Amino acid sequence: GAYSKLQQERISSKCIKPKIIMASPSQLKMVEREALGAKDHHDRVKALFPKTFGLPRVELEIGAEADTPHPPLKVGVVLSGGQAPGGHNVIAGVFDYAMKANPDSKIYGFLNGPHGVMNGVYCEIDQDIMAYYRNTGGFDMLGSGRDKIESEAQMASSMAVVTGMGLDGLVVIGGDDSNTNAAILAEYFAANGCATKVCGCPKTIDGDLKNEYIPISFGFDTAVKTFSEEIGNVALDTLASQKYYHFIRLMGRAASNIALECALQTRPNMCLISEEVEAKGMNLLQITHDIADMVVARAAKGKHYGMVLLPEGLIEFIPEFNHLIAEINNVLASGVEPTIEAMSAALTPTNKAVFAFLPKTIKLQLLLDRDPHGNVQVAMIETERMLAETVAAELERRRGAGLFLSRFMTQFHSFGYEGRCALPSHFDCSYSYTLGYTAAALIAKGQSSLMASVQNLQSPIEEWTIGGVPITMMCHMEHRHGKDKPVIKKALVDLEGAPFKAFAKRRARWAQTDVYRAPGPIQFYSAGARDTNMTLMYELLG
Ligand code: FBP
Repeated sequence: GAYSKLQQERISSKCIKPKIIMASPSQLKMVEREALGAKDHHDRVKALFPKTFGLPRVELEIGAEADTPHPPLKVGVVLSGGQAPGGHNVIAGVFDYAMKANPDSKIYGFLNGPHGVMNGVYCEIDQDIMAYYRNTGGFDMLGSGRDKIESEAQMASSMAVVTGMGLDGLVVIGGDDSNTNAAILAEYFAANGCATKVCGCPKTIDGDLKNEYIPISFGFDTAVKTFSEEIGNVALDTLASQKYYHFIRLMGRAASNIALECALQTRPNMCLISEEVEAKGMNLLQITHDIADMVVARAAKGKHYGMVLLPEGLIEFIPEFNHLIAEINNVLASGVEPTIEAMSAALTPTNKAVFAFLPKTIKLQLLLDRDPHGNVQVAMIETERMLAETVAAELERRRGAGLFLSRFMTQFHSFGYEGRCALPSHFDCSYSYTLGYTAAALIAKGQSSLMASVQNLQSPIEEWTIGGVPITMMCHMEHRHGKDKPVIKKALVDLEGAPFKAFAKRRARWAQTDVYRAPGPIQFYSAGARDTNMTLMYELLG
């Protein structure tokens, strides 16, 4: 086969499991805890989920119930949104629960994301297929997709599909939007007399789907370890060559959770955090000056190299940039030619000044690289190059004034896709598996609109606890595409949280000393193999 020796070993190795899921399914007792409302806009969210709002949180414990045989289960699984390491183990968890409950159970995998649910495109997952994907990275088992089941027709067709298949439940493996979608589907099914239950599992490398009951999303741990390995290696390279400033952009859409964790792991000279940029109202000029100040101070110590990390969402957190982009979109829509001269002439004074400050390549990108609606594609902007160019221009200005006499040579990297399908860490293998197992257990107990919740992660894996939390409890109202919608609130970097504080306390020292840390590749068999990430540990232990 195509598998390497390590992949083969991982597939056949046993995932470390919490004691609670080693019990037989019939020994699991469900205990109802307090009912939970919405994160915010309580009444408005409640009005949109008349059947499923205000459900109690539940915990699964080993109880003294009789060991009675469970009827066969029929469960569908769907992978939704961006890939994240551990997805296959969620499916393995669902599969193993259902088979342990009754060997005549059936597990179906919908293909290519929610599109497969709406259109009834699925495959049956048997022991052989499952065995081929255990502990492996990525979503290649079923494929994924970013479709949303939104319209009445899409919900009706999804309902017809799951009813036709006779599903007891559907497990949605996705991020904030996909789980919001799961809650909407659960409500729709409940309101329309469909017996299929819908439960979610928290997925995303971005680490922005978490709350007091969901300590982390699966995939984050493996992705940050993969990026940190690469960053650590680049750091040692630059320490040896003493030649370059490396600017590294890290995925994570809006949230800077990934960048922050990578900084804690590797101790770069600088790491920008979008949430802080926004909170302090920093503009491009200030960010440029901060980096230039660091370069000048390091140059004074004879250091002409360094490491700068930045989150992919940075630009959207700089208010002046958003204003500029909005005006560019309007100006282009009014038919002005997409040239630098024509745009400069058309912009209002403040935006014109920001535009003038940008490097030429970025100006052209803003004018020419547009989506099918004609809008600037902010996510496509290579922020690392943009900042390096504005810093280089600032350093030249300082050189002219005799304030900077050395060199500033740069290299660029962008890490994202290489972490989304990596072989999952022990943490992600166990966490994902436990999430899947829990989701199947919740469905077997007739629960719907809950997200699987695995807690006590500060303790050894064997001691983890499991349960379910109403998805609507995580929702608030947001204005999207001109409409108010209930959505799960994204967990951005908390500037008052322990992970950010740990970083903020140390960053001034990291800027000038080279205490780069190279964590190396993810370990499966040696010391530290069970270690999780620093963000989670700071959050759980302070
Ligand atoms: P999810 O929230 O769907 O898990 O997406 C994660 C992510 O990797 C982001 O970090 C990134 O911005 C985006 O997906 C990239 O998406 P695409 O795969 O469409 O290029």
